[in-house]
Order: sequence, then structure tokens, then C-alpha cells
Amino acid sequence: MLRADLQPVPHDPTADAGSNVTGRAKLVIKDGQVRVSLKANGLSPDLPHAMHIHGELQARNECPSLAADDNGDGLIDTLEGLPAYGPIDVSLTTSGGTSGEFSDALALDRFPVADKNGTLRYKRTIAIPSEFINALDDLHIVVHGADLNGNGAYDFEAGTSSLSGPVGAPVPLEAELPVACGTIG
Ligand SMILES: [Cu+2]
Repeated sequence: MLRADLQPVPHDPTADAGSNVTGRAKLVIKDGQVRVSLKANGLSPDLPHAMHIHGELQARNECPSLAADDNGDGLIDTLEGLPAYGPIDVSLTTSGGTSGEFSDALALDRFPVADKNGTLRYKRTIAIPSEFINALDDLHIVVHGADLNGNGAYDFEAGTSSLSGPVGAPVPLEAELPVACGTIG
């Protein structure tokens, strides 16, 4: 069994409304599938949280440090974090596809929703490509989404995500902001 200990992505506490997300995940590989169970606390309540397995197969990956904050806003958004934790390999959706493509990776209607206390529980057995199964202990789990202005929704007050260009549609920064990261091992 593999585990990941999820810790807050470094941030300036004044820039992220005091986000402090922690959690743990277990991954059990069986018959070419992975049974993922994950619990996280401290998330923005009543909102879906995109969760992915990230990492570059041919490189060493790590969770980002605050040095990754290229634009100096005190937050590490998904594109800024990519050099450290690598591209999206697998999307931990609750139903349907689990690929790293944006059609799955940003499908907020298919990600688990945190309860009113900000706790999220996830369990799903997913088929993932064997190259990722064989490299899981080089990869990371990243949990996204922070309601920075506390209005109960992901909106554009905190800005537009740098993913909007690659996605081809405006994505609120709040919806994709990485809030917790943990290496799988
Ligand atoms: Cu991600």
C-alpha cells in the first residue's frame, strides 16, 4: 500500500484567507487498478475540490516551495507549481473519466465536495495507465480550490487562472488554486 501525507501548499497567509489544508491518502494497487481513499480537512466548505495525481515520469518531483510564486501574489497557482509537481497525470473524479486532460482535470461537477466543516472524503477504484501505476511512488497528489473571498462560490474576484489560456475558457483562480500536496510513497 502507498500513502500520501497531504500538507498545505506554501502560501502567504494574508493572500489565501488563512487556508490550512491537511489530509492523507491511501493507494492500493490491485489487478491494474488503484483503489484511492483520501480524507482532507480545512477545505473551503460546500465546494468541489479538483484533485489530481501530478508528476513527470522522467523527473524528480516535489511539492512546490514559495519560491515557485513567480508573480509574487503570495499564492502558487497551478501553472506556477507545475515545474515542481509536474503535469496532471490522473484526475481523482467521482465518476466518468480520470485522465489528465482538462475535460476531466477541471470537471468540477465530478469532483468530491467538502462538507460544511471543510472535510472531504473520497473513495474510488480507478483504472490508470500502467506507466503511472509503475511510477506512483515518484508522483504526488494535489488538492485544489480555495474560496478566497469566502462568498461560498468560486468566482473571479481573486482573478482568472493562468490555465484559462491553455483551457481556452476563463477559469477562476479560486477553482484551481493548489491548497495541499503530498508525495506518494
Ligand atoms: Cu492538480
